[in-house]
Amino acid sequence: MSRTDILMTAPMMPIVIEALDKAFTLHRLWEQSDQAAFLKDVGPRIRGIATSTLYGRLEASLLDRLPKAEIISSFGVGYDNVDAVEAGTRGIVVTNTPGVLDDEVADLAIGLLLATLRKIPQADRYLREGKWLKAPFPLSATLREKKVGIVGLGRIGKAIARRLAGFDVRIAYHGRTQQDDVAFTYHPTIVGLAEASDILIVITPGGASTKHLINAEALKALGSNGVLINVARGSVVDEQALIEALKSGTILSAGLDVYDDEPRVPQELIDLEHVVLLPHIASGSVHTRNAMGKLVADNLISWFDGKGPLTPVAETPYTGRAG
Ligand code: A2R
Repeated sequence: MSRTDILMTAPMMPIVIEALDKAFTLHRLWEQSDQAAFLKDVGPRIRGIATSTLYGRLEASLLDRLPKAEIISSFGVGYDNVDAVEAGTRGIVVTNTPGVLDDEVADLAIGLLLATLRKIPQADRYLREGKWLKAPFPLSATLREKKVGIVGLGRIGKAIARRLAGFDVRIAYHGRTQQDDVAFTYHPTIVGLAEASDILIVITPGGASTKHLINAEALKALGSNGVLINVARGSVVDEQALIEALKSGTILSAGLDVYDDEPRVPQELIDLEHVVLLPHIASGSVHTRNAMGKLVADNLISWFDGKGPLTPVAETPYTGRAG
């Protein structure tokens, strides 16, 4: 029996490549000098796709070249890099990597929050620049007695809330729906949550439904002592409105792991000394990225074993057909 043909759109970690090479005939799109010719030749045989944000957005134009595609296995819990609705209309199941990164992202969110409030990177720079020899580092803001609003109390949001419980802060949240089994105060509007919070931690999915959820009005409501932490997607925050709010003192500070046009970060943000900027590292430990990679491979293996996808996304629920 011939082996199943799988297309990988962009390079992935060795753990994924090795697992897929073992189980399937793996085709590497990024290595092709003439991708159009390659897709014309191999595209009609491809039944599964492994993709990530490194490829960019996977849209109808690529799927047109892959008429036998059955499954798209995407690296990461956020899958705004795949047009899942379009895939669904073609009968293609989309999978992501939820669950295995919750604790890692939550750890980083707390680290970024403390780094932003207590100016940890700035203090490190201060020491290295020899400034401590002349004067002590200026006093900072604090997490003491703060009200924290979690925007998106899902798997990762709840992992953040569990950690915050140890910091003795008040927690509230916003989402489209109130959760019955949650004791935290629910705010049906983002402005309502921002008004009631000193700190907003954003951890929703990206995509159209959350685009610019954090806008100028929400930032104004957060207020001049307010701090914004974004570990979700750059698109959830109106980046230009945020820059204005940081420059004008509409809010105090921000800790960001994600941006509109990664890996390009606006110079205006880089120039702001009181902001902490990370290069999208929230899930970026060897341990967790390997777990995510394994799930990318396992979704494809399970599907072509006839056992269905392990973690299909909401837009393409499993209906009993597989491999
Ligand atoms: O809206 P709800 O009640 O379904 O709550 C979800 C919330 N959410 C939203 N909140 C406000 N406006 C929206 N348009 C909206 N859409 C979704 O975000 C839910 O509480 C949360 C997402 O939770 P999970 O689906 O469990 O996602 P997980 O694994 O926590 O990851 C969140 C995101 C990823 O999509 C990546 O963008 C990032 O974290 O790494």
